[in-house]
Amino acid sequence: MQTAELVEGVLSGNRRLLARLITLIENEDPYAMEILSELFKHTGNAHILGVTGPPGSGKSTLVTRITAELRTRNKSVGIVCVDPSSPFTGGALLGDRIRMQEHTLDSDVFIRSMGTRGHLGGLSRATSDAVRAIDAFGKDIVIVETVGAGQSEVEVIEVAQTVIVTDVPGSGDDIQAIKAGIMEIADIFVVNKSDLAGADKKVVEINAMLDIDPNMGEWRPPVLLTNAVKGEGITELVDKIEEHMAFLKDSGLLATKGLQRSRDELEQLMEYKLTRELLAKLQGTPEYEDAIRRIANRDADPYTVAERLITEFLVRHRK
Ligand SMILES: Nc1nc2c(ncn2[C@@H]2O[C@H](COP(=O)(O)OP(=O)(O)OP(=O)(O)O)[C@@H](O)[C@H]2O)c(=O)[nH]1
Ligand SMILES: [Mg+2]
Repeated sequence: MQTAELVEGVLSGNRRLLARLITLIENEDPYAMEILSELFKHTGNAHILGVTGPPGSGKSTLVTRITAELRTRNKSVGIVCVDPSSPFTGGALLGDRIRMQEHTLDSDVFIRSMGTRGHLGGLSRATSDAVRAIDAFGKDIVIVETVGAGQSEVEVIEVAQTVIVTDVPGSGDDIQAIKAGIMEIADIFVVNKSDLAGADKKVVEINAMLDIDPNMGEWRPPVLLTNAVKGEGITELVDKIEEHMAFLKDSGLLATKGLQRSRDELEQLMEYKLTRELLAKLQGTPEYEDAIRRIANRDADPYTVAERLITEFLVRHRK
């Protein structure tokens, strides 16, 4: 397929071609980059929403409800479910497909799951590219759901402009369930399963923690109660999501964050490309293999060798 055909297809709302592009992205196909570079000027319009939290806290149920509410507000929605523990890719994960099936027939909702293929850095890269593809496709809101367990998931969710962190009542008397790293990235807290005992207590605990947060900025994350199964608290949640976006725009934070993200992305891409080219030139050459043996034998040290190889590479490429 020609690049132009895929680019045009995605821009004109062809779901099959969008799905194909995301598969190319997942497979780290160099062709994907060519298409994304064409699509780039058509991106930056979607509001990107991240939903993260402990396993089973009701994220997918909540995303389904948020989507329904957004649809009543005439917003089109894209959903990316990222499961770092699953090697399964392509289409929706079975559980998510069932939970979100009410939306699968709605042409204004696009759902896609992504699992780990290769390394975790690759997953956050792939997620952000998939989100970008859906943005170019024209969805107003792109929701990224990922389980909140560690640093790798924090990286995945960094693509989002508004981050919802979910928790449930009774997940420990202290705040252990929400990991420190996850706390810091929350723009909105949701205590889901408000039908279970201890929901109010959980809200009080999170608020108490926010009271003593030394890094609190202009936006104090609200702590909301929801029952995702019954759909309670969803209108208020979507109101807060919209309020947060307005805050980002009005405060100038959206622009500042955009600049920082562009810097990070450019530097990551350069690092990736440079490393790949450098290694492609070196790996397998007798000098390189010899240098590695010498390091292993303590005849050379890796600091000096790395410095020398990089300098030689740069000098060779100086025009
Ligand atoms: N009682 C109660 N159960 C809920 C609520 N929301 C979700 N659940 C149930 O909790 C279970 C897990 O819901 P999911 O939406 O799959 O949770 P998740 O966080 O997406 O799970 P993972 O993606 O596997 O981490 C399901 O059985 C839901 O029906 C709620 O508000 N109250
Ligand atoms: Mg889920």
